[in-house]
Amino acid sequence: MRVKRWGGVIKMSVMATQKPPVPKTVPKRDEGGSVVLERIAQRTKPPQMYQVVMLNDDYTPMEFVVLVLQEFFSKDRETATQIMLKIHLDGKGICGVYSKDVAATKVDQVLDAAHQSGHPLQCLSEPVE
Ligand code: TYC
Repeated sequence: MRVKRWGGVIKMSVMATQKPPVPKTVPKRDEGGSVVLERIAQRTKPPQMYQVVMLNDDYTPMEFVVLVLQEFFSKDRETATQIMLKIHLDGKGICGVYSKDVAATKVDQVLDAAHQSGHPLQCLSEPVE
């Protein structure tokens, strides 16, 4: 029996997750009078960003808030202490600005850590103006 060897080339294709945007055009006449499609420059808006805001309360220990800011918001100890004191004095403060999903994850992490430690610490995310 003859075994035929296949000498073809294996083509790998990678599936794109999004189609490339179709350029917007308007019909115009060129110098020769022919109708041509002129491309209109398109601008993509930057994504809406979200700030994580932490709220003051009378029970969560200052040290716990400082540790949370270091752990989940990558602040050094001095910056974390300043943010914590600002929240303590003003009632609230911004811990960081992130994409929507990342901000929501940070809020979950803080609320989980606070809940596990038995502290009433609250925080939320809101769109940046
Ligand atoms: N006010 C709290 C206290 O005096 C400290 C605190 C700071 C709590 C910031 C929450 O988001 C907070 N122990």
